[in-house]
Amino acid sequence: MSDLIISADVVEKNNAARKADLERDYASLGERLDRRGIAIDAIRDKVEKFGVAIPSWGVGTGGTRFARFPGAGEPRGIFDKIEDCAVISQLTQATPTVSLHIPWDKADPNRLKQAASRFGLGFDAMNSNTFSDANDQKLSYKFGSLSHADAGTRRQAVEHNLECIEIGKTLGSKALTVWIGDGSNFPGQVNFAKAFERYLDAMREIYAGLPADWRLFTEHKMYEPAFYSTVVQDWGTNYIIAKELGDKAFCLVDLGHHAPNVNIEMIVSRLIQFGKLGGFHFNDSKYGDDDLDAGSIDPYRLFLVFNELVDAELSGAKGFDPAHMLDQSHNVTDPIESLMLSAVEVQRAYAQALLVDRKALEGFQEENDALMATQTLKAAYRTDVEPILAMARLRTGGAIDPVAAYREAGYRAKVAAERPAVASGGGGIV
Ligand SMILES: [Mn+2]
Repeated sequence: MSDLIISADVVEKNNAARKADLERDYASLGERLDRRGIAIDAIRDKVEKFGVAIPSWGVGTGGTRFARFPGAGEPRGIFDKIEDCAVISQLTQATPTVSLHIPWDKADPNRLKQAASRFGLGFDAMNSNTFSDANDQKLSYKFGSLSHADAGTRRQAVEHNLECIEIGKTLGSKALTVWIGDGSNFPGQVNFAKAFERYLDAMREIYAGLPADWRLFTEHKMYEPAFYSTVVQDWGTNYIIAKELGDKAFCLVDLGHHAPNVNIEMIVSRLIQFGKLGGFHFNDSKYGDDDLDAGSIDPYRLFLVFNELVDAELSGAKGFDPAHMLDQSHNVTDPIESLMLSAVEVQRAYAQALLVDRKALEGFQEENDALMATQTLKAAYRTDVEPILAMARLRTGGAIDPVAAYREAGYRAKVAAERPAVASGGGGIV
């Protein structure tokens, strides 16, 4: 039995006040879904098994390019972060793993493992960092890392990634995510082909250090911190990388790393079709890599992404096993509340996508009935699946209303008294 940070009494009391309403709502939705030939319990079972990883950096308060306002009771280090992640997991029962970022979360791996397993948490993909300079670092990444013109700097960046794999092996992680800030701010600053060749050579060394049962995820990003070009700019480049490296290399899609209005769900479909979808960094954005809460700006897009994922799941697409991770940064909300709601939003999109009448959709597509095809998706998206999500949480020991239970437990005030405010720290913008 895992340790609980939020008192079981608080959760039970909170659930007791909502349980009768939930049961009525669940029965009513079940009846309506039954008319559509859908068994509500089967959807709920799938939701119960669906998990999304919490990024360790997400439980801290992020900043903007202008300022960072520390939040109350922010984690002082990785062990506080693990406790915050445990709260999210306890109340949502949707986030069984934590994704670490090295060197921000560097600590004795055995202690890390112990701290997480106390709360029943596991570790998802390891994240390396060669986009900022660590305190004890010899060579700077100011002008790049894995694609740097200097061989010594590239070597240092490769070594860092190999170290992340080593730490991850002890933790039980099975993947390394590599995102680099390499690029240029001005035309002519770098030679595109040479920089990409240097990057590929460096990545081949990292790939060679990967254990047999690990996967390597590379993350593309159109701009930022480099403003004119980035080395891993788009999904096409990312696909080339995964193809060049080999069978254990896959593309990671961060929803905020594309130009506005790019058809991300189609990118997802392409990567699935060619066996190279590694996973996601879920978040939402209005203009750029805003790292807002998942589903907070365009929940329909999140649904359309999940429509592709469920299509692949149901059709048994070869090698389909995407890693689900959140990647967001908060500066006006309590990060724990935001992460809980994001996890729920991701589950919501999954549940809605499971409701799509795929046989009908296929028929409409074959008949070129555009209107009915799109209405088939809308019918699933318009369904309020909240009773399914809440019932899944209730049955697995979570809270029917995670934010209400969290606020009632007074966790933030409690940790604010224990943890002094910090003015700076890891941003969490990747
Ligand atoms: Mn990301």
